[in-house]
Amino acid sequence: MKLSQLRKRLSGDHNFKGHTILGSMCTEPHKIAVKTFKRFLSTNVGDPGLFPKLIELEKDYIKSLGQLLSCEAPGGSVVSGGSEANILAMWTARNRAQKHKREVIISEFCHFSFDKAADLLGLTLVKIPVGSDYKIRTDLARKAVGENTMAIVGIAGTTGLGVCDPISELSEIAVEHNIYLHVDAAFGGFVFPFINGSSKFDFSLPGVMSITVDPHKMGRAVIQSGCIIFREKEIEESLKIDVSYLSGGRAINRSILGTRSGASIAASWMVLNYLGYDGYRKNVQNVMKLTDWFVNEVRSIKGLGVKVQPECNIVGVCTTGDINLKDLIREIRKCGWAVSEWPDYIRIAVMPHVSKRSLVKFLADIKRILEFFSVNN
Ligand code: 0PR
Repeated sequence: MKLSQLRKRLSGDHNFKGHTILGSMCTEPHKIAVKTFKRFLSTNVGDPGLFPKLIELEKDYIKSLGQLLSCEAPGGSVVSGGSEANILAMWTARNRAQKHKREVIISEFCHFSFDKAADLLGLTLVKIPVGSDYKIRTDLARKAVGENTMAIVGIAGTTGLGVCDPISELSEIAVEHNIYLHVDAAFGGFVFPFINGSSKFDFSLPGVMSITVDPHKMGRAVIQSGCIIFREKEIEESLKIDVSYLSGGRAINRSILGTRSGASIAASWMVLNYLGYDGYRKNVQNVMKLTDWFVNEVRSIKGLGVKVQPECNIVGVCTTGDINLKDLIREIRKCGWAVSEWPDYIRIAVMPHVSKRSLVKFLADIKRILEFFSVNN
């Protein structure tokens, strides 16, 4: 079997260079990430005795992200993605809580990784409705706090619409009742710090104990790269498993995985150091400029609207009047576009691989479809 044959076999799949992927929270990794990843692909930080320098690099990376999120001496690890990071956060919170406390207060729009965490860890998610802004209703969150509350979760960049829950209010509730507060910034962690005036979600809020941030989303790193950051190293102590038999002697493991990619760490570190905060800010400015343009265009099309004014580069495009969303999505997909379908909107993620040219073409296709609908109705 030749590589070319494999390529041919997989050629029907979408790819980020093909400009058809409009609904994905991942993107083409930065070139420097790809190069670095390839160079270190056989490294496994699950055996730290073999790769002590990579372990140092991981600490260095976590420290840099901690600083971006207003924390000078964070704990944490580079993990496989946002799901693993969220599960680790819930695992930590559970280990720190008294045995009867098993409830997690969280938005009804949380990512499904929390349902997994609840199932794995024997937790109950107390899902709180959102308001008209699609953010958790903090009045209801406050009322839900009780004897059994183990943790509160806030989302900085929801999966569907990219909005940021009122984390500062959640932090007040958490402090008042001495409850663990985790922030899922899997998407927003590499976006909001670079948008002036965006809501606070980081460790500057006293209740925040841990934050999920994914380099493999807006961090321009390689899949699989996620991060769990803890306010203090002490918080993650309960995750620690002492592995005595490995090559360097006593190794500490604090993740779900055993064998763990050192290449993800090296590549994520490299992009951060190559781009710097200024590079990320530029990236975010570019996608936000395109997002604003796209939103205006969508609003100008009869039959279309946006679900909510975007806070980051995620847009919920909805239909108005008698246009059936499902019919529209079916036709859009027939044109070759890969969009993400939600019950009452289409999620467009204006990621770095999305060009204005492809959005222009996408909108032209939509207009054509809408005209076809109106003629045939
Ligand atoms: N938290 C939030 C807020 C998320 O949006 C996601 C994933 C996660 C946690 C979990 O992250 P991992 O997928 O890294 O474990 N959000 C995307 C979503 O569900 C994941 C994704 C990315 C899906 C690219 C499709 C895709 O093409 O939409």
